Amino acid sequence: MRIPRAACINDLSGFGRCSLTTAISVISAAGVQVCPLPTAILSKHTGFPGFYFSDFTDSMSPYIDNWNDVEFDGIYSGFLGSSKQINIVENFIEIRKKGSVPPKIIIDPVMGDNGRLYPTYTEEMKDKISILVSHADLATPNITEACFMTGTPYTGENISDNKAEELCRKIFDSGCKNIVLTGIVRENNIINFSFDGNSFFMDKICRESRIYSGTGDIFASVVCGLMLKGIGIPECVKAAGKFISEAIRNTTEMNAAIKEGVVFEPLLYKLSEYR
Ligand code: PXL
Repeated sequence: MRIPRAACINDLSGFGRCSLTTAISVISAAGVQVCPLPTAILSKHTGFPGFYFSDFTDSMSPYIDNWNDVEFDGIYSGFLGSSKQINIVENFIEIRKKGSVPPKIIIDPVMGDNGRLYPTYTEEMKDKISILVSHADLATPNITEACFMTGTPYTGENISDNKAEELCRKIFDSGCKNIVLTGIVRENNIINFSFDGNSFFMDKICRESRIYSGTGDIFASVVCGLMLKGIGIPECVKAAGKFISEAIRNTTEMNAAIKEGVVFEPLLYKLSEYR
């Protein structure tokens, strides 16, 4: 007997509460073993000026090769630091999908926000990420990322249901089995919109007044952890929305500086309720 195990491919940012620091704590709290594969090491995430960035691309293949005797129930990929490493991740996924019990593939196509690419992402990387997403059992783009992946002009965060459906269908048609489009803004609410090829599910959470970076990583990590525990995607999405809302409210009440990111640590115990 063992608990589910996930290979988590993401950067390690030393400050700012995102990527691997978030994935390791959130997914572990959900009762899933995390095996991290760093893509890059940063002193702080890219929202901070002057961040130190060390690319891990050349180490990734030997690192993965040494995992040949390790089985994974899931592979979750987030921030990727170079175009070459997207190929490495794609290759890793393709090989593992041929195994006797193929892992669930969860791709968070981390690329940008508010209509803009993050500074380390290039046009070439953007195209390759779309190919990576086509292998996924679940992808969790925000609106910016969904627009970039589908070649759709970005018109803001308050898109209509029809537009959300159109974005999801385009990503689904590329081969991705489930899409959760995150962060649609509707007045005082945020809608996370899921599509499985047949039906839509919309989860509404209260929109908080302050905006923090790293929320996409918390969202994808909660969904990944619970999905690997066997919980259905709509339920995972509801749980992730609830966790983020409560964590943001907690952060605001603590009056923590925005640069701290979402202070989620005091609430991690809540994820064990889903075990
Ligand atoms: O939260 C997404 C993310 C992940 N990793 C790095 C980032 C960001 C967003 O800014 O900079 C390094």
